[in-house]
Amino acid sequence: MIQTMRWYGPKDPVSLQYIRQAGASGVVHAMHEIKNGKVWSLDALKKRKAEIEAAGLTWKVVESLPVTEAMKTRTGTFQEHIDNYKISLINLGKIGVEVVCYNFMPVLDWTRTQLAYPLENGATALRFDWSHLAAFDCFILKRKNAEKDYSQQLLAEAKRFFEHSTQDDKQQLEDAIIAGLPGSEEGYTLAGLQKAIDTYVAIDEQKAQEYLKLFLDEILPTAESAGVAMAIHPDDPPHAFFGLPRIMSKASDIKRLLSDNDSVYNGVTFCTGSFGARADNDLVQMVKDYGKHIHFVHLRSTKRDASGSFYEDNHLEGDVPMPAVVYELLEIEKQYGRQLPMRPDHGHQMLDDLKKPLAHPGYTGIGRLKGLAEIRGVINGIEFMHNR
Ligand code: DNO
Ligand code: MN
Repeated sequence: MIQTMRWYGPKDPVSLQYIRQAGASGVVHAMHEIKNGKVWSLDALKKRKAEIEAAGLTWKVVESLPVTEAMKTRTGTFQEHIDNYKISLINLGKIGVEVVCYNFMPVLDWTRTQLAYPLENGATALRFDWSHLAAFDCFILKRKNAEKDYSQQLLAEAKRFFEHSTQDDKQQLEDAIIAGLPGSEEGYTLAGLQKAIDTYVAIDEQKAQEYLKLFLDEILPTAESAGVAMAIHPDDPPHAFFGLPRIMSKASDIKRLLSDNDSVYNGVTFCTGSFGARADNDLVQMVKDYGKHIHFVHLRSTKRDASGSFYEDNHLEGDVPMPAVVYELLEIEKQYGRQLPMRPDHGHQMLDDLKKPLAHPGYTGIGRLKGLAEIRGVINGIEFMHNR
């Protein structure tokens, strides 16, 4: 596997040099400074690539080339955004990028209810709790008819949580939920979030699936000629909420994606933390079934409780059977004679990073370094056993 780390650009406190020190050979990166929906010019891309290569790293994967809300809802300036997307794909092909990761999650990208969940060892992790989400939805956002989306038990828990929350707790919850925007639009206020949710009133799951297919119908021929594979990131978490359609949460969603648009350039970012947050996703079987269409891998583990709430565990602990998944990915590499780019997806805030502001939740230097090192150990162990 090609071992990479995500780099947020020149302002990222985890510099290219740090990423090299962590042992990665490449970065995955996006032009975060360019507004969503605009073209990534060849000039800007060449400069960025030179900067990455000067640090001794490669850039083969883009995460993400954002699909704008207009594109997801097929409203407003969506056609212009699609045309720009194609130009960006062509430019990315020219600088040697091979994979574009994107998502089709409505309104919010990843969603958590806590950005600094304290672990017993003093490190912190990202966490998603259904009762906190329900509390936000029903009592902070006050979305119309939100209550009917939750069980009585969950509502009671949400109420209890809310009543025991200080103003600070409530603000932290709001900040955590609204933080999930890096690949999405620019930022939300509560009113803005409600307005964005409202744009989906007429878009149910089926419509959203149709829109994803229409997007790929338009994009894939360009992606193919540019030599850039499209890799959709699963819903994170892999469940619907806020009354929004979520269409990339489980194995059958991958199946539908691939049958709707038949091309090897149509594929997935296999995010074990996202898919793995559902007990009914058999990760090993998914790699076996769809390996040919896995173009990029996020390795991370989650620990679920009975309600489906979860926190991000150590990379080799929690519910994701990491060695088994890595083993199967290595089999896929052998079978298709290729190397899969992977990255440790998130890490804990730990050691000296606890003293620093959390610039990008989940993307601390030390936590990811630990995750990468552990996973590298797994890869080396499996390869050793193979070659023995
Ligand atoms: C979270 C990430 C996602 C991912 C996008 C891809 O940490 O895995 O934000 O980058 O969903 O479009
Ligand atoms: Mn991921």
